[in-house]
Amino acid sequence: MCSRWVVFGLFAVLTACASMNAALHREITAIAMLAPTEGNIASGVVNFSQDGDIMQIDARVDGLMPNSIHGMHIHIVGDCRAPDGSSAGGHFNPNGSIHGGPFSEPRHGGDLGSIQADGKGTAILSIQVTGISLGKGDDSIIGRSVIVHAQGDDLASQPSGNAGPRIACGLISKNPDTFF
Ligand SMILES: [Cu+2]
Ligand SMILES: [Zn+2]
Repeated sequence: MCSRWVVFGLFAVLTACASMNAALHREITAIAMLAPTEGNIASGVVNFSQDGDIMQIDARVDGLMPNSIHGMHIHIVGDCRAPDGSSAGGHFNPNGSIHGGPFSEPRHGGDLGSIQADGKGTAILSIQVTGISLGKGDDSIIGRSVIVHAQGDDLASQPSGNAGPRIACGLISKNPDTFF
């Protein structure tokens, strides 16, 4: 495919090959669009990007109470249809662990801790965790869900951090333009 650029000279060849390499080495990514459960208004988006063992998670959630704290987890079932979000099941837990925080050991693979809203009710999260993937194995989060809770996660209470009702839910889907 690079050869068709030869007529444009060496610079064009190098440019074309570089952009192809960038595409081929692109990370696997996935996305969850968060919609409010019944009676709530929180919504948002969660982006996942896997690079080897590391999962980069970038989230933005709007419609929260100013300065509030909310547990956020990956739950095992990719089903947000129940009005209270209960259809998403419990925390994604591929290793049969106890509940913890995003950086504790042991932890559920789906334990992401809490998000903190600013004075306008918007929370931004950017963390890197291990123990989950966007592949096809038991640790894959594709087809599962992200839940945002009414309260913060205490990172200790079993089985789910005592974070209260589910205020937003979103299905995790692999980005269709991902190369892998
Ligand atoms: Cu949860
Ligand atoms: Zn958990």
